[in-house]
Amino acid sequence: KILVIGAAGQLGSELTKSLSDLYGGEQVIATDLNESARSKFDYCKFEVLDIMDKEAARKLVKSENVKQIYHLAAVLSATGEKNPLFAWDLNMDSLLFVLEIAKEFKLDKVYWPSSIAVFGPNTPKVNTPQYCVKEPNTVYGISKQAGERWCEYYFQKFNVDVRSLRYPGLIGYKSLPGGGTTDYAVDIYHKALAGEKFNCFLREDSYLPMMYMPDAIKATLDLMHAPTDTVKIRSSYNLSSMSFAPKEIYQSILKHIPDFQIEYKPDFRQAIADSWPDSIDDSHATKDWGWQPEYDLDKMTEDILKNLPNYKF
Ligand code: VAH
Repeated sequence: KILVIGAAGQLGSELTKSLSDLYGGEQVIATDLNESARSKFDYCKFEVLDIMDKEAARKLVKSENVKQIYHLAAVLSATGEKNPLFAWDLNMDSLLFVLEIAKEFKLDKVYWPSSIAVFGPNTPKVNTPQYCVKEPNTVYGISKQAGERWCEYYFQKFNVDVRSLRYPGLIGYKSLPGGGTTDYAVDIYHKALAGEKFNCFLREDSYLPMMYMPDAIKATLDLMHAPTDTVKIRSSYNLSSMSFAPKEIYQSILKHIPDFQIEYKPDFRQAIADSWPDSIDDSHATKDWGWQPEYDLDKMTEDILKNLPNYKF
């Protein structure tokens, strides 16, 4: 069985569906903190699980004969800055626990997402390489950097087959914007379709690496299905598909909604965005397991504006 921790999140809600489509709903156990998430998972099993409740998680792994864990629960960058110690505790303690469980129960595979947030202000900003200076200055980024070190440690020391991707900002229409610095690029579509002016919390020229959710799902499954010996990087792979600034996503929407208005009001999240790269070199992912993105900005905008109006949250 496959256990998905944090299944009701932005990535989790789409990845859980893809895993169920691939392996059958009866093979997938979606878990989340809130009972209210149950209604989202009528296609697989659902259990309420607070990943900080280690005994409950152990019991679930044992009773359901779990063989793979996708650990997607985390506090994102903007929310993390409001609650640093809680964010560190949740992000780190839960990962260490999942790695220990994987070692103890000899799980087949573990997936854990990292992020471009591991890069900091003195990281090369253009075509950021796989190996470079990483001095993240957000709690979220610090926890992702430390988490990558632990993943590589458990692979090398205990042969835990844990795999990871440094996601860019992920954009999907199936979840509302969360506590992410890149979530302006989710919210902008909702506002455009609602005929409302969009207040963008980043500067118009704030370039960030971004990815449409279908590409993120494809990369995750490509990595998880790759033969073990082709997965050469056991910290976390750089991953990219496109980079854009708010003014470009605005222009992309204008092609479909010509009277859409925007104004730029940078807030505390601008400093977070400024500490991250503009673009990412993901040549190792391409070389090791054949990564190729499918969506560019205009193709994403068309798909979102077509699907969002009839998506039931
Ligand atoms: C965030 N969406 O903004 C996440 C992601 C690279 C950004 O890690 O925190």
